[in-house]
Amino acid sequence: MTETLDRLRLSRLGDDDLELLLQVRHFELKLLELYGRGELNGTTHTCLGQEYVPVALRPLLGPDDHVFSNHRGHGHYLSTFRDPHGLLAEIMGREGAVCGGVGGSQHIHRDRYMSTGVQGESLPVAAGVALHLKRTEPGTLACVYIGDGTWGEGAVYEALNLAALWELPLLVVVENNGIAQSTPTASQMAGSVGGRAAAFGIRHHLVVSADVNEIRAALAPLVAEVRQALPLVVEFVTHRLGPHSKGDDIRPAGAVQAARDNDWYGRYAHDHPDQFHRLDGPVRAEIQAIADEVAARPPSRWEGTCA
Ligand SMILES: Cc1ncc(C[n+]2csc(CCOP(=O)(O)OP(=O)(O)O)c2C)c(N)n1
Ligand SMILES: [Mg+2]
Repeated sequence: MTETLDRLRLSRLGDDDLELLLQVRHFELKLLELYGRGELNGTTHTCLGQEYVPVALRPLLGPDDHVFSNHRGHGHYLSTFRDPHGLLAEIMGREGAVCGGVGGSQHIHRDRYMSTGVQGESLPVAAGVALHLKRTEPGTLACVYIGDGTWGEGAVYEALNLAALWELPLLVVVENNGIAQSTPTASQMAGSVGGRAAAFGIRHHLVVSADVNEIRAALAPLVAEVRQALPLVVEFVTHRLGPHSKGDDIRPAGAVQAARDNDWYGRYAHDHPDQFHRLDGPVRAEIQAIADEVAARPPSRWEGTCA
């Protein structure tokens, strides 16, 4: 992939959108801090740097749509439900956990939202759900988030084949951060995501912006067409700000610095300082308060159901 994130001035967001962006950012930073102090078990993958992707999509998806997330899914969940308490309780194994504490960071099921840590698992399932929706609830869609590295899974192509053949209301959101764990995409992917979508006759839209307003405006008519059973691959050129998981970043310092330089957080603070500084501190404090409150809860209990 030769495209890079554009560096144009970010347009001003409504407070609600900026608050959500900041909520995801501070949630993820808090998780890394808690792991660093040995207060969490299992693993986690933060979406640091990629927060704007689900925030941009948020109003384009409705409660009747299905969302399939992946291992890097906290932003997807928070953008869908605005529920940092339930997610943190899930990750910490505390009362109020959205899946009773058995799903953890990667395996969440709530209403029409489901995430999995198994790469490539969700796309065929989402295609099946999209077929069901086409038959029973026309106008709704299945949205699935996958990374660039996940295009190495054969199941992705079986699903794309059926999505095109059966004209499924399937929205595939690719968060192309240019790396899969420690493998740069350029060293493992022949061709491109767009070329692969084209091989199945599926429309492909490339997003090189981190401007939530701009992304939304461009995607709104395309997503409306997905609801009419025209599958779509939307590829975001983005970057992973943090490690793959926790403390396992072996990228050259220059690559990490480039991601920092392009990060929406610093760019937005520069472009809209008054609004940014009015909201950033309070949202950070709110996440701190949530972390303290959830940590003090008793352990979660599995009752055999998710929220
Ligand atoms: C089937 C399967 N193989 C391997 C893994 C281990 N694994 C977890 S995340 C990951 C990299 C995924 O890269 P990408 O799709 O680009 O997503 P990113 O982590 O960059 O968001 C791998 C190989 C897995 N979870 N599932
Ligand atoms: Mg990746």
